[in-house]
Amino acid sequence: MPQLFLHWQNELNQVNASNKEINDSADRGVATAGSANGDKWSESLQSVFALALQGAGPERTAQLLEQLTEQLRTTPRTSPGVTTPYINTISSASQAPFPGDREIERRIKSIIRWNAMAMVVKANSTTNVGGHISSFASSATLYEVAFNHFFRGATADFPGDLVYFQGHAAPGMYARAFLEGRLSEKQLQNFRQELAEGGGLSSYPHPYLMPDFWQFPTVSMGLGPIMSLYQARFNRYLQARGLTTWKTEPKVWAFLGDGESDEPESLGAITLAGRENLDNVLWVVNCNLQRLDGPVRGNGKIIQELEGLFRGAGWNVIKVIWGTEWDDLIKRDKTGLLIKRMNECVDGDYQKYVVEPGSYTRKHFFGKYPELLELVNHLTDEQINKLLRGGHDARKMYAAYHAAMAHKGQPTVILAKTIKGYGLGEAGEGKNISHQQKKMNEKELREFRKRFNIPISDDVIAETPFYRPPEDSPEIQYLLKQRAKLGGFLPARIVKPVTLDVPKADYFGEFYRGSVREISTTMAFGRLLSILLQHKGISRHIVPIIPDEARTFGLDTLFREIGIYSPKGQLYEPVDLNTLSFYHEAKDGQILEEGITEAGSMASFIASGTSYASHGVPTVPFYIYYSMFGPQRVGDLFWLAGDIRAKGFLLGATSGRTTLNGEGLQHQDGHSLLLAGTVPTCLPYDPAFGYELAIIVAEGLRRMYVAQEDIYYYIALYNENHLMPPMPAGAEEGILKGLYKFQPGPDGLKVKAHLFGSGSIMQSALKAQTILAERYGVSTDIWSATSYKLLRNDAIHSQTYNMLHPTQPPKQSYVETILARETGPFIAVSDNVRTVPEQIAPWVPGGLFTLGTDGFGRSDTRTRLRRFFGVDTESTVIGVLYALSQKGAIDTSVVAQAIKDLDVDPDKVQPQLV
Ligand SMILES: Cc1ncc(C[n+]2csc(CCOP(=O)(O)OP(=O)(O)O)c2C)c(N)n1
Ligand SMILES: [Mg+2]
Repeated sequence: MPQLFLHWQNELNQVNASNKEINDSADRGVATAGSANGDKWSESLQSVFALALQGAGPERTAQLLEQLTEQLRTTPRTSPGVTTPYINTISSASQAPFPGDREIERRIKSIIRWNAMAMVVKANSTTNVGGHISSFASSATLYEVAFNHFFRGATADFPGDLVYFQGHAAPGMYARAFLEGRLSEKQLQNFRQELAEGGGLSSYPHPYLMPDFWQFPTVSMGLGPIMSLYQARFNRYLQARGLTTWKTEPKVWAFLGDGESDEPESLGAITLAGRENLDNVLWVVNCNLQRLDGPVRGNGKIIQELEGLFRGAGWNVIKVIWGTEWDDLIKRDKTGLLIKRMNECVDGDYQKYVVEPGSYTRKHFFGKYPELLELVNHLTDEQINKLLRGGHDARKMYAAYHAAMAHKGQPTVILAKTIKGYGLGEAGEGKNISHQQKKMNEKELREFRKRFNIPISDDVIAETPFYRPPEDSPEIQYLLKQRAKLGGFLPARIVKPVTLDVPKADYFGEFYRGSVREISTTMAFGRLLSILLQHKGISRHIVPIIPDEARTFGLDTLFREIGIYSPKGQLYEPVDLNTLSFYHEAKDGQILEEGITEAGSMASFIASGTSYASHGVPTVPFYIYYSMFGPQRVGDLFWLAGDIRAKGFLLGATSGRTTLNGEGLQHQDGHSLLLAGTVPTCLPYDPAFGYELAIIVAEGLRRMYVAQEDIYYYIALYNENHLMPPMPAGAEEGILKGLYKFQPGPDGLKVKAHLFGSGSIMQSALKAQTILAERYGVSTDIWSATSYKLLRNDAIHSQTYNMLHPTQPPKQSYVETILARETGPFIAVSDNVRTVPEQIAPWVPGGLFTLGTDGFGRSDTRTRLRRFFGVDTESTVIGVLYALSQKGAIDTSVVAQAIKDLDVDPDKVQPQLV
């Protein structure tokens, strides 16, 4: 034992020489805070501290304490700072007793295990659709204890707990719903065969595909965890703003894999939960020590690593490592050697103990110290093999959940140690291939059946039939009774359509009249948001979300007007209190000022955009951010927002490869419209003018919050100022459908062309129109292309119909209809990659010639950048003339002359396109 430690212990013994119990518990390394021993310990240490202060003075005492801590850290049985010994956080003496019927719950769980396995094995006996057995096999107890005792379903005045089920455990949830009578055998049969007759079950939690069942998509690892935190925070926000009338607060549960914790999104926001004291959130990490390829931390201990991280982030950590059978061993181990051994083994060792027989564990785990061998002398190898891990022990899990529920002021994470593929035996228990296992042979099925005592006869076992006990069986009755007590079934997505009193399009009259001064579409949005915030019907439901860019977008006046949400209010006097837009934090603040986290902001967007479903309280998120850090940065969350049926508005501000100029390569975005457009439920728009923006938002509000469509909007906003024109009569339909004629070219000119402009580059198009007419005799109609994707979708609909109904009169798409009346070549110019306008090329008569900003951005002036990419006025004129020359409408010499006239270097450096 280190010398200093001995020195302190001597002093301690002097102070309380008679206290033998203390040393016993010290030797065992068991945390006994709150117990009689703990009190004595604490008293003794305080006396030692007082003595040291008298003798050595405060500085020396601090030094000694530091050294002591250092030495303690190096001794295996004590805590290295933020971690505690590798034992259960809740001692057996202080665990809440299990209130359920263990035997019947075990039977229910076994049947669910069987059906979950059978679903996957069956599907893969005739198809190659895949599926997972091992994840749920390891987490069955974690879920079943929660289902039987904790998860609260939705009732009239309670929205229900919000549970993020681990994606790969989906078969377990289906298997339970089958026992509950919510899913049919046919549906189970069609697991992962959703297009089969009668429909099937989705591979993972997808509300888009099973809108009455799943609430939260989780299978893209890391997204469930981060969303759950922002969900819990959003629940607090709703309450703080008086938007809910809950008597009890729902709990947000998230189940995640230990491997999943590698994802930066998983742990990236845990400090938010700590900082904001989100005791309405409970995470359960299934620490089966394995991920897909192998061990999570073969050379370390994932539970310890996570414990340190979560404690550091202000969480309450409950480790459930050992099952009940270990309690006795730990108690009888007077030397502390057992805990020392538990601490020193790495996860790779623990995995090995699973796949090897009990004799191996006896030899290699206990056998390291003769005293430990003696400790398990009374156990057979079989009994050693059956020493449970905490996550498979319903009593331990119950105690952990019970303690987590009672814990106030901090979020809780339960780190439950389990075995991957538990119960699969030779077929994959604890093996590195376990995750991929989706087939079982007859022998393995028989073993599984025996282990879990499933009443299925030999003659049918090879078919892996599903098993549901009769309705009046004790199992079904028990399970239904427990769920009834807890308010109903889970998961369940119950949407009560609530309509918002949204402003009609005429509410935005000022936008239709145009602007008297030059403004950008970002500024127009600022104005639009502020008048929405004055609208009686919708104001309270608006949720502005900003990741530390309000000043960039000129939205900082909102700080004072509607406040920034902070559960603590404002504990300090802001430095800019005397200014108009001082930094105003308030308990009922309306803005979610997220700081620099686009992932977190998207998670807030999703929580807000789904509160119509999660809580029956529709809210309207307006998430405005630096456009480049949208789908490019957090595209998977964009995708998920579609799957989860989120509603709301995403505003990619500072859009345009050349419109945002000085920021250079990393910031200049010319492709978000394309990326956002890949999400089936996302409507991407690229408005050029304030009135277009107003029409789009007004219609969006109607479609999402009155017509109840599960869609969301992506709107590109620019920061270039120009006059906003008044709205041409009858433009509304075209604005919403994606294309309308904004300004016809002059009459009386022989040559005709059509130019589609959008966003800020519309300004180039308009100037080009004048030059083309005045200098080259070309009358160019200027069209505003607000959404190429929507035009394309409409065209695809018609095309598909025509293809499949070849003898019917063909349908004509909107874009074909409006362009059929026109002659002349069609040219498109925008501040985006050419692929954006090219989306409609197949339906444009004679094709579409495009100009765009393909390639990496540069820092420079807008003028030079637009010349570089070829989207400035001059390049646009040349583009139109060239397109005309290709159609034979003008001679190529006209184009060559224009290149000279307009001083465009034909051999200038081009953006690199490999
Ligand atoms: C973002 C993402 N990357 C990769 C995968 C593929 N994947 C599915 S499960 C898995 C391993 C999961 O391990 P763990 O989180 O420990 O869960 P367990 O099944 O062990 O409970 C991987 C890599 C995924 N689903 N999502
Ligand atoms: Mg795992």
